[in-house]
Amino acid sequence: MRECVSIHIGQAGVQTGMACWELLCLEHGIQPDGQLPADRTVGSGDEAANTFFTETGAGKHVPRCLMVDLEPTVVDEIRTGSYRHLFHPEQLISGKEDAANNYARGHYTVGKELIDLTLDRVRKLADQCTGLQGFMIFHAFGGGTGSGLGSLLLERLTVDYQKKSKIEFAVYPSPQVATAVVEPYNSVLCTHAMNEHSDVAFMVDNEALYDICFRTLKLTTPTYGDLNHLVSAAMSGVTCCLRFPGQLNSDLRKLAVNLIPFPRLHFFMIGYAPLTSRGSQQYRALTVPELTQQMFDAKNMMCASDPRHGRYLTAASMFRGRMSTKEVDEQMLNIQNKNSSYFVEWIPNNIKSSVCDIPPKGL
Ligand SMILES: Nc1nc2c(ncn2[C@@H]2O[C@H](COP(=O)(O)OP(=O)(O)OP(=O)(O)O)[C@@H](O)[C@H]2O)c(=O)[nH]1
Ligand SMILES: [Mg+2]
Repeated sequence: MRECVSIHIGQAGVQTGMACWELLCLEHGIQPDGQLPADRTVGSGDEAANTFFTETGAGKHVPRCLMVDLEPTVVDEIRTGSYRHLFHPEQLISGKEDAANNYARGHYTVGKELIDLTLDRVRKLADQCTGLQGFMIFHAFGGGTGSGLGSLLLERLTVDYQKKSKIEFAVYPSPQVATAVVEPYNSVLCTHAMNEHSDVAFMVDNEALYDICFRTLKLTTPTYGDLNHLVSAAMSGVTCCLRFPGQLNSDLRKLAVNLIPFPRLHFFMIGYAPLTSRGSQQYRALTVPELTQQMFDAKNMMCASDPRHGRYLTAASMFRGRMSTKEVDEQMLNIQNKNSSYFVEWIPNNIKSSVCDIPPKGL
């Protein structure tokens, strides 16, 4: 089994993480109390979902994750929410006062008090795995906890688990909108640590997510819930190869090897397709060419930067659902030939593709 342990840090990390676990439960048919009615091998834990869930003898599925925040309100929401029975109480860690948007408080003063407890719990989760694949870390670069405690935790994980890969899902500050004036400072300090200590980072920013919700999905008042739903869809897409069998598999390490030309260049943008509003859903066609065209579209990018102003070093396309791999390969070749000026010429064939048989749920 190739297990993944997820760690959610700070408000943004915990809230996007919660959206992800709700979606994973939906995709695997796990109920809010952890039971999996379709499970025929209760207690043995050998189905695909077990990369992300531990199974108890009674057949309860518990997420392999840890929710950490320096203040209690956000984690309390999970403790009282509809998924409260899913998590082991020891997986939910909260302190008394937050980092007040201050990297130094998260990294040195307040964060220091929780780091040992957190690492202790990580060790417990890691010890339950037979073949730990790596860690997934969810946090915001702009928040004090997300940046300060996040970078501290990554540094400590590098020391404790040298070669295990560390994948981040990061909410990056946007060019125009921000909730705090010091977000740029926090993210510069945090990026410094991330350059060294994370292997792969998937960046999303709230401005781009708002734009997708408003322009494409036609939601008039997007909430954090809507934004987090998009993040969860992207996360589920990236990890589907780990959770389901497929025709063309790729694991996290394969992805990293194919996409990262130099170790420090590991910050990825995510393009997601299909994105359609409720009203026009019945008119859309989900063919490979249509999906390919959409996922390279600047409007479908979860970062507020336009790929047409730069060039792609590498790209990976992950398709979900039953489709012909021949068609996928043809489309990828087509994209590279037609848009050759947008791909650097010193990396030939720089699109990696993979196909997973199980289509996504909850679009
Ligand atoms: N997408 C998304 N972004 C969020 C969410 N909550 C907060 N953010 C963003 O995260 C950044 C702030 O970081 P937070 O996670 O709130 O801060 P924190 O890590 O809890 O740190 P402190 O509260 O300062 O200790 C801002 O850019 C917010 O816009 C969320 O649920 N979803
Ligand atoms: Mg906070």
